Amino acid sequence: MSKLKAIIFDVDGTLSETERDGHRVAFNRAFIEYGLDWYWDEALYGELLAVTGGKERIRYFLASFYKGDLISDIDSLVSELHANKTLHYVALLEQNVIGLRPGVIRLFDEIRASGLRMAIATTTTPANVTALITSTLGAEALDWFECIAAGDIVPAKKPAPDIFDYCLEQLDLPANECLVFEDSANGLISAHAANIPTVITLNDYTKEDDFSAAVSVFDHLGEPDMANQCLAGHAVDQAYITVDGLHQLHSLAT
Ligand code: XBP
Ligand code: MG
Repeated sequence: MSKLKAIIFDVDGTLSETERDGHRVAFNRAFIEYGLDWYWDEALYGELLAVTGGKERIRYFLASFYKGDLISDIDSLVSELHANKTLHYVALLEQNVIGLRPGVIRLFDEIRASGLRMAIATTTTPANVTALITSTLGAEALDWFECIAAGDIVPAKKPAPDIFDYCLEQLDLPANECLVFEDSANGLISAHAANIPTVITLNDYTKEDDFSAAVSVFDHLGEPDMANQCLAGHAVDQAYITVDGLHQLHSLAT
């Protein structure tokens, strides 16, 4: 059995429920600013979340849902729209529109006190991670993560394993000494392909996803006054995830 050394966190959907009221709103504001009559409602956005990466998601929308006039320079449109969307998303986070999910701050504090290491592996744009951590925890919290692997730093986004492989390389740790927290099937496929045991905290957009490869599936991390629920896989002794729980889940998985 290997020893747990580091916890790697996904961002969107895991640390914070950023998709419906954050990214989706930012995309729609960018479309308006660009004079486009596109509108991604909650249901359509849920379908578009099948593709990770904002630029890739716009391309997926154009290829599979868009019925309008022919677009001449798609590459420029996608990169300009996405850059604009990122400005809107960062502005939303700076207005503290979105907070962290239950248990995230508490578990960060417990992990840091325990000496376990922390990292982030996300598909989102690096500026978005900086804005979320800074707006919720303060800029100094960025140093809590030995590696913040984000967005285009790797050639292939989730569900490819690239971002987790990159994170392991930066941590200089083998996969079996880490534990991943994710929220989606794409994230689970990615971490699993990198051979890292993965725990899911699902959300409304991902609750129907296939999590059969996960060590465990919870509704959220829980708090002492807000018990979580183990929906599949291994449960832990307490009604919320603590560092002891992390060691329990890791030892069951390796
Ligand atoms: C979620 C994603 C991201 C965001 C949008 O990333 O797939 O693409 O939806 O952010 P994760 P960008 O769950 O891996 O944190 O527009 O910056 O890509
Ligand atoms: Mg996610």
